[in-house]
Amino acid sequence: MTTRAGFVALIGEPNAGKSTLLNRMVGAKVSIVTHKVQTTRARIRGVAMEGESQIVFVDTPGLFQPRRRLDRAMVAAAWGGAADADVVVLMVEAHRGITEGVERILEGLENIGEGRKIALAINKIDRVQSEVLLGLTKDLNERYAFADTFMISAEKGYGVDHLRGWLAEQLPEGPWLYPEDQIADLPMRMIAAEMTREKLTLRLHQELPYQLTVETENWEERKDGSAKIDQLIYVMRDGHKGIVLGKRGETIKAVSQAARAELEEFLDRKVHLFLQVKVRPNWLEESERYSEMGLDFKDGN
Ligand SMILES: Nc1nc2c(ncn2[C@@H]2O[C@H](COP(=O)(O)OP(=O)(O)OP(=O)(O)O)[C@@H](O)[C@H]2O)c(=O)[nH]1
Ligand SMILES: [Mg+2]
Repeated sequence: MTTRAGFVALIGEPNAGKSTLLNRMVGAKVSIVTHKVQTTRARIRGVAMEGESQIVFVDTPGLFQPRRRLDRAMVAAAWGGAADADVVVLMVEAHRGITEGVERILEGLENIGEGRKIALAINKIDRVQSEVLLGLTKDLNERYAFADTFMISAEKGYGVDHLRGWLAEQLPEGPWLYPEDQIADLPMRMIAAEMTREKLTLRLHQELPYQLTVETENWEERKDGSAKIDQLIYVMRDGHKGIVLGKRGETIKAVSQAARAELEEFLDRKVHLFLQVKVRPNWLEESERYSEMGLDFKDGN
């Protein structure tokens, strides 16, 4: 029996559907998903088995023109994930086509193309007519010599099995990198913080989701089998704290309930979740916040 194993990085513009695809490939929600851009902040690994191949998918933050230190660290993490992978899948949204952002990514591919295969996945094909896809496939392949092109819907699952089968064949022969039943390697405290950040991102408007971070402060295993989890939400201003709490604490209560329900499902046991909001004007410039997110502070320089 020949086993194969390796890393497949999913890259693309923010909102392309990378995290949705990772979750579908793994068969569990490992990476958070929202309809807003810049949801994922660090590399998130998810493990999928395909026959005798173990595919370690690496979800990455979206690639965009960074402005802040956090943005730069995110973009560096994404390109770093691509450069470390055996295979890279560039995801492009079918209905948006070749945007300026996609063009910049295509230029960037020249730097990482050596030593790895790069495939194209046109995602969200459920949103367009099939004629569009042929033209887009042709245009994109004229701009970069992709190893292969796949048309998928990460959300509906179209074309995903075919892509996974192809990826499994591209990986180098070798022993598996994770136990066969492992699906993620992010520490549970980070997954829990991400779940809360997802619920905050879904509820809060405009810039606020981009100006906060969530950390798990304490995790206590209780004798009755439940877990008591304390999390801190860092915001930048007093006004932001008020918005996160909401009128009579309604917003934070709804966030807490939604995050707790998801955590209970993920852990398959009872969870007591306690959220606290802390004003920290400078958290975007604190290296500890970056290591808690799984990012390299120096990348933001
Ligand atoms: N219609 C449709 N929507 C999709 C598809 N795949 C993902 N989406 C939606 O696109 C939005 C963004 O999905 P994500 O998986 O968070 O995108 P991402 O590339 O991880 O985004 P960032 O983390 O911000 O870089 C969500 O609302 C998804 O439900 C698809 O195949 N079809
Ligand atoms: Mg994402």
